[in-house]
Amino acid sequence: MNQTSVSLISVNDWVSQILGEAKHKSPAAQASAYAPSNIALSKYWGKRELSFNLPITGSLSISLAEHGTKTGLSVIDAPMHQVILNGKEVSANQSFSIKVSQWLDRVLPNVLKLRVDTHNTVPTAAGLASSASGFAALTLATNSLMGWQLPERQLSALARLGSGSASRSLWHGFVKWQAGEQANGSDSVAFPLEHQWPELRIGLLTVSSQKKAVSSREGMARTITTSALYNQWPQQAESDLATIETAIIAGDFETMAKTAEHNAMSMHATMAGAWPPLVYWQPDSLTQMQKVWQLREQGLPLYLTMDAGPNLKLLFEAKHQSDVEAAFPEVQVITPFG
Ligand code: 2P0
Repeated sequence: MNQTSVSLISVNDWVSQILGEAKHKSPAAQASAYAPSNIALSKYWGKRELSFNLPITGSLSISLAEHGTKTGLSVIDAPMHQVILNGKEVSANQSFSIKVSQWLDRVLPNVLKLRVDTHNTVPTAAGLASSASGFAALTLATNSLMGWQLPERQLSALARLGSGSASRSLWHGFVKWQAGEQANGSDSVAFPLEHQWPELRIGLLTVSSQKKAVSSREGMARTITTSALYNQWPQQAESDLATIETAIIAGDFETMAKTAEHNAMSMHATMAGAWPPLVYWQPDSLTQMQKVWQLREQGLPLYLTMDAGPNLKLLFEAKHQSDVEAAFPEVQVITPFG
């Protein structure tokens, strides 16, 4: 599998094209926006192009309602952007600050500097996709501050430049990010699915809130370049996505959740086959996984998914919530359509 960082058009040229005159509009004094975090049921793991952050496959997620990011923006008279995360200033040389500033410098006139006040209601970098809600909230807040009034598909593409999974975090509910084919990513955008599933529950089992040692970006690159197991991944990912979408429309919990768990385990297998091996699990992750599988053998329709981190996300329906809470007293239950 090859990744390429060559594109026919530069990201900055593409941003200028879609913003047009709007790039130079006068900003409001301040604006804010909220975006939910999301968990992929069919995962995004691997980029076909680096500068536009384009995925090899499509993916499908469920947003986490009130678990996400609220971002406030205000114009400041300063030489650099100022980034605040959960009430604390992040120094300009830290990767979070660098990524946020790079994104802002792409979309704003050069002289315009902002104070970015970000509050996460999910643990940062613990595999709960705070970069997804973070860049989605930043995109929505900037759209509001600058009065761009861009169509949602363009907002999704702009959010993707910050972090791939952010393209899916602009909406609540089920969201599908299509891989697209264009070199400039104009068709690699997400959109919400109409179908709702009020009985669906997500259980967060936090094994660790520590920042992970290997970022998703680095992990994907290592997997693609060194794991022979990755060769089968794109085909499985596209097939799983189609199965999950059909199961959502049919309200078929077993097929949806079983395919999501199989998809996650297969993604982790591609990582384990990388060199050096990439294993985001911790001993307690495995203990919790085995508990889920035991409960399932005993008849409880309970499934799991995991991202690039040690934490588990449980999938179940409302009628089994008390059984799940009894088995996992520490579980945090989310009602995505609450
Ligand atoms: C997902 N993950 O679909 C997958 C599953 C992690 C495992 O999207 O490099 O933080 O910023 O585009 O979006 C995490 O990847 O990576 C992710 P970048 P991102 O949710």
